[in-house]
Amino acid sequence: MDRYLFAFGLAASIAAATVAGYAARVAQTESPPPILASGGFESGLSSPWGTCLYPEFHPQAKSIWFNHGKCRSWAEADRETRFSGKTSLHVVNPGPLAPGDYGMTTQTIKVVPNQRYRVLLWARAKNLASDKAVWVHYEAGRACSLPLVRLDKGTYDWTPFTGTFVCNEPQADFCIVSAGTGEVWIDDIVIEPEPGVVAAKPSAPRGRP
Ligand SMILES: [Ca+2]
Repeated sequence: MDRYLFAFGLAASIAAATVAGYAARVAQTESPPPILASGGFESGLSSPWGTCLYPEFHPQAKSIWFNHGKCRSWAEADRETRFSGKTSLHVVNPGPLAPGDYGMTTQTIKVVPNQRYRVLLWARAKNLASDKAVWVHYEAGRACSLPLVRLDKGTYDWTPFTGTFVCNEPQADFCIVSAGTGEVWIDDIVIEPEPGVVAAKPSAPRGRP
């Protein structure tokens, strides 16, 4: 082969490899794994929902959605009613409920300690009894946060809800809790860092719900 042609071919190969490598790096940097997996429930109410750092707090956790006390709530992946995709999380809590009765699911997430994060989700409700009936919080360091997002009481169509949190641990359990009567659908839960914000204080931990 002509040495000029060989040199040209070699340069073209190097350039192609460089472009491919750059494209791969861009793809990696543009698509980091989500902090919360399966927030749209497109794989159903399945793993990684049900993962838990502190199973000793939840001895009833024999299924992905589980009840404390005498709560009779249940949950399913709903293919009829969803905000996007093909599935949402549908939670039904018939009551009656005493203090300490609630249903929940958990998912272990990795976070950067003291980074402020934002939680975004969409919810739809039917006869939700109070503003304290359904919320999300995190559990870390053997305590749990205040609710990060509370769903409004009443009956309404798909509505966005947001909240923020700071965790001082590298891992936490993100929890969806139903502690009041009513029916809700939840979809498209996203947890993302607030750009450029590193907070000084974590969300105040407290006792068990
Ligand atoms: Ca969905």
